[in-house]
Amino acid sequence: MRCRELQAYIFVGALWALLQASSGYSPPVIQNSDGSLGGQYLIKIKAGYDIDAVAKEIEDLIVPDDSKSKVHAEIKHKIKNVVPVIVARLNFKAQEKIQTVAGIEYIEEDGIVKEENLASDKDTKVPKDYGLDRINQLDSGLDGNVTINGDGFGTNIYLLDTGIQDLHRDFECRARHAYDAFGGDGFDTCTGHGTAVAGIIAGSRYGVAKRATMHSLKVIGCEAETGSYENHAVSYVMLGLDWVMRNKVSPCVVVLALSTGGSRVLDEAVKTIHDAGCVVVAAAGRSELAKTDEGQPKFFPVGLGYRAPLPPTTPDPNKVDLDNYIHEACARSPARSPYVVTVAAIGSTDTVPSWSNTGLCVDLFAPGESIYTVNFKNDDDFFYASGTAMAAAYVAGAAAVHIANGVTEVPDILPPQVVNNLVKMKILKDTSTCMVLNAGEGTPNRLLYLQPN
Ligand SMILES: [Ca+2]
Repeated sequence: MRCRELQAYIFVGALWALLQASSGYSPPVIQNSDGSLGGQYLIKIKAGYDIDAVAKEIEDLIVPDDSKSKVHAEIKHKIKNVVPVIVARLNFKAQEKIQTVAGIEYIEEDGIVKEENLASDKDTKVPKDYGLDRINQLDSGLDGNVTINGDGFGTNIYLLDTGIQDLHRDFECRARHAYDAFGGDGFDTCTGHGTAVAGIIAGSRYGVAKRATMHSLKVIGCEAETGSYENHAVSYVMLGLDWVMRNKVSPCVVVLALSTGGSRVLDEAVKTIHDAGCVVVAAAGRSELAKTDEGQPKFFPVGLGYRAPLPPTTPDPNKVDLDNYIHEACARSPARSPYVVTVAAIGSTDTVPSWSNTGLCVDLFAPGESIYTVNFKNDDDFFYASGTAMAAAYVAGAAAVHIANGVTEVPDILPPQVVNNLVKMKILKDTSTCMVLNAGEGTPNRLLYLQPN
């Protein structure tokens, strides 16, 4: 009998332990296929919890006088408006311990963010303004007309990038430094990526929306200065998007000519911006993921994020056969979000370059290869740039043109996200179809079109 009682106790005890374990929520740790800033995390706070209280609980885990605990946690930022997120440095012990803190929905590695290309060769076969020439006609074959019916006047464009060389003459004082995530003066000092993108969106010479206002948010730093990607992180983009939520002036277009390897927190942030009434335009990204022999991507899903087992590599088109890479926009954030307009690139012959991502997550194509645009190095200099960033820039300019032309002038009764969907619908409805020669399986074959003057 005693033995039976003991067995019963053991059984009840085991059951209790099991119940305890199953009722405790353990927030998943989400990884990024582009790799991450080692030891830095974005901690998403559950709805209904106070971010300051959760941050305090995390800080309380550290016992200053107890070196044996070996728990190191340092809170870097509290992001409150776009998505409630704590940016923190955590060692492994701290990561284990915060599993017990209530109010954490998930923990995401602070992933690496990349500009979507820049360096480019000159295309001698076509005129410098071939991009504008192509988008104002439905058929292929350039006709020399580069006019656009509309100029984006009164529209606010928020560009989260490497900064803008605002003093360049081409911007006619319509580009302003709004925010610098690194605490600097917001200048584009390193690659000129942001300036090149801005020149296509709203430059007076080769730009689409020639009278729109641009607000520059510097969220990507200079890799060459640090020798690492530490200033290329999702957390800086999140800080920029948080600034947009607090300061945006409608009507607004938000441009993310950058991408990272699958970020749940970034996807949630662009949805918030979309729901608040800004049109969000994103680059489809370039191929980053190597294929297995079976043709499958060499990454596997973890939670809702992705993880690459190998260190991320950017294929050099001169050395690598790009057919061995996955060209999948759905593996990139924010490109994979349904709340953004995702843009892939074509070259001057309506052909998709080997580096451009395609796939179901692409909304449309726009010119993106060998685009002549503003050079940050000089006040009146231009140069060639390539990338899905450049393609996204044309579409961002188009969004501003449609807004200024009155697409969103509808009764006030409609909620902001519905009004801004009208812009996306207009962009997609007006495209020329079946013009892209190698759009790729499953990719909508739509090419940006704006009416000429
Ligand atoms: Ca034309």
